Formats: sequence, structure tokens, C-alpha cells
Amino acid sequence: MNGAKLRARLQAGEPITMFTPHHSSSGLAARLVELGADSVFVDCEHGTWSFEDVRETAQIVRSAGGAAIIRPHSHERPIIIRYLNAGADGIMVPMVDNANEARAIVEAVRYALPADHEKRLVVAMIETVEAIANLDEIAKVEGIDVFFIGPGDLSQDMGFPPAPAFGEPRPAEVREKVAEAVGKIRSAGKIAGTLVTADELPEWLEKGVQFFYIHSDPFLRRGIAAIRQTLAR
Ligand code: 3PY
Ligand code: MG
Repeated sequence: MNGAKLRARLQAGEPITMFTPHHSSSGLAARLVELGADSVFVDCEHGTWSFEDVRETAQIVRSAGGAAIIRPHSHERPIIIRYLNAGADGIMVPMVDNANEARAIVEAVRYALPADHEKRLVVAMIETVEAIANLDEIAKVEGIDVFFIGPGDLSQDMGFPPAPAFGEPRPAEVREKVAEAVGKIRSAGKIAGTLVTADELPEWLEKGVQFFYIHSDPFLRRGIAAIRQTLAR
């Protein structure tokens, strides 16, 4: 399992990328790794991946040298266990609002894999104002490898749309809230992650974020728009 490989690199201070293929395609997921992604995001909170898709994709991604990070749709213990059994190199659990919820996730992983839980990466998503208020306590929970701020849900929690218009920055209030969360995670000596565009990445790298979730769709969008522009001349 390649979760341990990611953890070792993060602990050595390296930045790690996690790209989403957006579509439930094991071939596309493996291609992202062949092109240089460290890991691939398999989104079972919003996506259409079945358990069999998850098993097959994790296997193919791993054989290409990457890691498959699965996001379950909830904290439910049987769901977390089932994705681990299906071969997740890591799990990224949405909406972790307090330390008790974070502890329950770690316990589920350890219950599922008493002998080799260290081979999987455990990511807790911090996506509400409440979670950021509780972050000093959440960050103390041993067994969470990455504390990941989800700016989309956080934006909605703060009364903004989940994403700005394509190519535009997020509202300053949201960026400041994300920076506050990154500061708390870093002060606790823990690893911070967040969703970035290629344009946003340098700023967050500078602020100490190490785990970067990146959408692959904008690359297609920009590439196709450029071709259409050339043809329209
Ligand atoms: C969010 O931004 O809410 C996410 O879940 C992903 O980053
Ligand atoms: Mg979210």
C-alpha cells in the first residue's frame, strides 16, 4: 500500500499532489499518475464510483506507482472499513468538526487493519467555521496524517458560493479563514492540505501547505479553449 510512501514524504517536508480525474475511470486515474501525480482522488462523496471501481482503480493506480485516496460520503465506520478493504491507500473523511469525530475515524482505521494501518494515509477534512474553532483540539488527535481544509464547503458555511467564477480568486474572508486554519495546523506541528488551482498553489506552498488537491478539468478546459480560439481566428 502506498499510503506509507506518501506519509514518509510528507514527514520529510515534501509537497504531495493529489489530482482528481473527475470521472470514474481507472484508466484516467492511472494516466494522471503516469503524468506525475503523486496520488489520485477517488471521490465517493460526490462522484459515481462503485466499490468495484474503487478496488480496480486503487490496484491500477498503485501498480503505476501512485496512491489512491478515497473520500467516503460520510464518517460511517462500515463505509470507511469497506473502502480500506477495497484497497484504499488512504482515506479522506469529509466534515470532521471536532476531536471526538477525528478519534472515531482513527479507531475505525485501526479496527479494520490492526496489523497494517500504518500503510494507509488518514486525512481529516476541516470544512466548517466550527471545525476551525475546534482545530487546536482536533490537531492533537494522533493517527490523523493530514488536516485538510475544504475551501468549497467552508465558503458555503460562511455564506459564499462553493467556488468563484473560473479563474477568479476566492473571497478574501474565505482565504483569511483558510490561512487561520493552516496557521493552527502548522503551530501544532501537523501537516496541512487544501484544494488549490495552479495559480493559487505558490501562495499556499509559501504558507506551509504540503498536501495539494488539484482539479484536472481546468487543464482540459484551458487546452480546448486555446484550440477553439486558434480555429476561430
Ligand atoms: C471542499 O472544498 O469542500 C472539498 O471538499 C474539497 O476541497
Ligand atoms: Mg467539501
